[in-house]
Amino acid sequence: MKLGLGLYRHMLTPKNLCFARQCGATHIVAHLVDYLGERLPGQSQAGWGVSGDKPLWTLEELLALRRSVEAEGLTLHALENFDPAHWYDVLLDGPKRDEQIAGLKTMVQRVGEAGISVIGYNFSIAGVWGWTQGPYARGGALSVGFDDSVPHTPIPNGQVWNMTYDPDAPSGTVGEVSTEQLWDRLERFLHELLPVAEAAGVRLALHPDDPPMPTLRGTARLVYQPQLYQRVLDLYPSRANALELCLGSLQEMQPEAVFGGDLHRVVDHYAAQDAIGYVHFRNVRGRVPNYFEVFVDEGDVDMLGVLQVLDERGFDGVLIPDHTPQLECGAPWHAGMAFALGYMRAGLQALGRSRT
Ligand SMILES: [Mn+2]
Repeated sequence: MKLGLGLYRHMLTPKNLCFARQCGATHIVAHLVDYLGERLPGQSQAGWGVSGDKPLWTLEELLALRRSVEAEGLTLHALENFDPAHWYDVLLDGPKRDEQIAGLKTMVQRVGEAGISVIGYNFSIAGVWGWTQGPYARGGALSVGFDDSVPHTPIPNGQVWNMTYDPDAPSGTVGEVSTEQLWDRLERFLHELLPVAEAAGVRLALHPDDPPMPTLRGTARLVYQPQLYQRVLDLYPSRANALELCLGSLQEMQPEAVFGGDLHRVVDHYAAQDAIGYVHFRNVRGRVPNYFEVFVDEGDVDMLGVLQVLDERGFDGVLIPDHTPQLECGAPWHAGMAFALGYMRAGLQALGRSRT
């Protein structure tokens, strides 16, 4: 297994790449979406930023990114998330859908040409929403939680995935989106994109819903229980149809009949199918409708056991820390990541030793 680090767009600098290498990572997962960079005046922290018209990712910028990662002795494994600007009408089934599908196909081809193996994505209307921030992790470390007592305000027009793609949209709301509608949209997306991804040598890896509620803000969610990942895979069996296996989100789900809330069984089931594009390695306490993200070594999941399950199934892909609590110091994000990476590296080394 390989250790990686996810870096947000504004963090894709030589210094942060060097930090990743120093922590023992060999792979990078890069976010190209600027989630918080641009905000509308008065826009609250509850919503993310603006994602207006954006040109498609160019081959030149992808190659430049890959070169900058390789210059620090690392491998660029994946890009995480499409920009809402590039596919809001694919999610909403709006008038620009076909045009945006064509754009996504072009970008998938370019990602393949640039030699990048995976694109992680969230097929979600409401996106990440309803988080609260507080001293939820050990020692009062700042972290996020979810509490379903928050009122589910409808999604305003011009917004998807918690970002604004059209600040001038007419007033009103997106309205309700049913489970059937959303699965139909995903199925059409997969049938159009996966043949292109296969030809380009790229895997499209779906993140489960965060938070994993059956509906959020009046819109259905796709993978809010672990067995629903199988439905995604069965829609289009192909190595290109893969999972961005988020251990935190999967653990937050309510126990169901198939896996009974046992995350090790979930990981085993999907690792056995070689369906994992990469892993989000994160621990959590509690489940929906009420949970908290915590340090990797203190939550409900035996994370070393997860490594063992992955190893037994011969998983040789990339693990990255997901969000982590922030440590009380001058560099809270970096310290949190270094702590998680150190834990993961120790786990992998111990696993190697137990094998010999
Ligand atoms: Mn995740």
